[in-house]
Amino acid sequence: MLLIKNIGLLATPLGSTVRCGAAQGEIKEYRSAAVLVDDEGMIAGVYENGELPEVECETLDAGGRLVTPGLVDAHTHLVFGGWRAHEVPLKIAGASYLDILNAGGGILNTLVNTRKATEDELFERSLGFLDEEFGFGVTTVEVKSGYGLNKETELKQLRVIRRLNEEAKQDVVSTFLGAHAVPAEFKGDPDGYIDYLIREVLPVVAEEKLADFCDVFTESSVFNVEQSKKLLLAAQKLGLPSKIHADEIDPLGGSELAGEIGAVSAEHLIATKDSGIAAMAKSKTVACLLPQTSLYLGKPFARARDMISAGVPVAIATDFNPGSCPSLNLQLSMNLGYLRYRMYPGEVLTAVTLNAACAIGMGEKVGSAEKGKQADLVIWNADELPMLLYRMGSNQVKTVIKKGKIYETH
Ligand code: IZC
Ligand code: ZN
Repeated sequence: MLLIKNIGLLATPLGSTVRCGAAQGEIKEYRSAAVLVDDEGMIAGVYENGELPEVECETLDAGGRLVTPGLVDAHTHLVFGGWRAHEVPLKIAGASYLDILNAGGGILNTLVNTRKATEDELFERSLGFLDEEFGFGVTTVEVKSGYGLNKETELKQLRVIRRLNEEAKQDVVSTFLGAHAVPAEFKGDPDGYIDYLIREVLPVVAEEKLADFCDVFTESSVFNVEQSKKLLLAAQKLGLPSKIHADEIDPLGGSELAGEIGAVSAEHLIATKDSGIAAMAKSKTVACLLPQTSLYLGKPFARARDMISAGVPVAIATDFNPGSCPSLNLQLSMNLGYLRYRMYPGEVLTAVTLNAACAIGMGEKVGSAEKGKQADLVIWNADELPMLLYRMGSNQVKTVIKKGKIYETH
């Protein structure tokens, strides 16, 4: 048993399902709180107003600080070879993200380096990224494949992700993103590539239980709505729920498709139209917003306020990848959610805890500080939520606790 005591403020959303509309911002605040953790690393009780359980056990003094659930990063492309630092001067000179991809760079550049790397090299490097992210208070992470774009390398990436789940400090959820771009082998034939994925790759991914979700990049000069739908429905038949990279650059209809096929989440949503917001509200698809990518690409910020008003559950993630967001700092996404999405502190907290957990099928286990959930908690060098969101650029983590295990970080 472990008793975390002297918590000035424990702030958490409640429940195991998405919170949307006004409920997104309604969080529970326990003052002068304590959390009791059992020997399995699960929360056994939450106490407030100075009350303490009568147990003899190890204690951790939170020093009157703010405590929240561990952060959940619901969108990363964390397993890749190489970097893409050379793209930034091209962008400064005026090239767009899609210009670079269409010229054979971007994702296709990362593909070359990911195919080249061995499974062990990818694993070691990714484990390092997860360690760095843990230091920012992130205790659960979703990781996508999508830099192999052939059977061999997609499966290699997915095996690395499964190994990360076993060996990293975090819980790691796996998403198959074989439809991330059209590889040179299928240049000009996206339909042929989608058929190849459905025929040759998806059945193995499902059979070997290498992924929890199937995702697709629905975008101009990548995959259209029809191709995306075909792949996602084939994956659903094999038991893989859907995610969609939708409306990142052009509003092709990805968010509308997310609503139509009941996708668990739709990602980016920078250019989403009213029809996409309405469709997602109806299906309760989580809008997984990636504000650091807007910053990095010089694009507008997603319409988070309109989404919340319409009843769409909103999550916020990093999008860590070598092209459009080389950042593992989810706290910076929280700052941008506050300042640029104009989300209130409670809404932001829900977006990086419970709603993010629900976006990756982890809402029953993590995402809130409640009896029966995993004891995944962060003690912050802040005393109130608005302070946490107001400070920017510094890592405000004091201590990270994962399944009841204490990791002193700062
Ligand atoms: O490597 O460019 N948007 N996929 C879709 C990405 C960004 C990651 C990348
Ligand atoms: Zn992405």
